[in-house]
Amino acid sequence: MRAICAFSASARRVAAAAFALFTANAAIARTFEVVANPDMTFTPAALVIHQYDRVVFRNGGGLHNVVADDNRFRCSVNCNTNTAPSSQAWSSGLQFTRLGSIGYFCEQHGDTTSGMRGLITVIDRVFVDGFEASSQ
Ligand SMILES: [Cu+2]
Repeated sequence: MRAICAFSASARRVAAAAFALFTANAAIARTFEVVANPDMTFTPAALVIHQYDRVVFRNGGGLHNVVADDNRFRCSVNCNTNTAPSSQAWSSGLQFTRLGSIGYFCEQHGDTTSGMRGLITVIDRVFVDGFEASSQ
């Protein structure tokens, strides 16, 4: 009986710590905007975000979409059913959970190596949480 109680107190502590970490991450996750420009560039062309942040892509003018080099996302009006290059004033976004760099391009004006391209680098937030106030 005593052993069971000790175990469950320990399990409660682990669960509480996991929940605290989860809510801390959720509270500081941010949303960044990348604009597809009329001059066939993305602004910012290179963006560093933290894991679990969101990026919203917005069409600032022209016929564009956004496609990951490894095809993990393809977005324009949305990121699942209406993803072809579009000249609408579209805006669509996604959350980035995988660490590392991911290049992307507009299918109308670029490809996986040249033209209208951008880069998103996702870094681990565990090591920066204490320094949020001074981060970009
Ligand atoms: Cu384009």
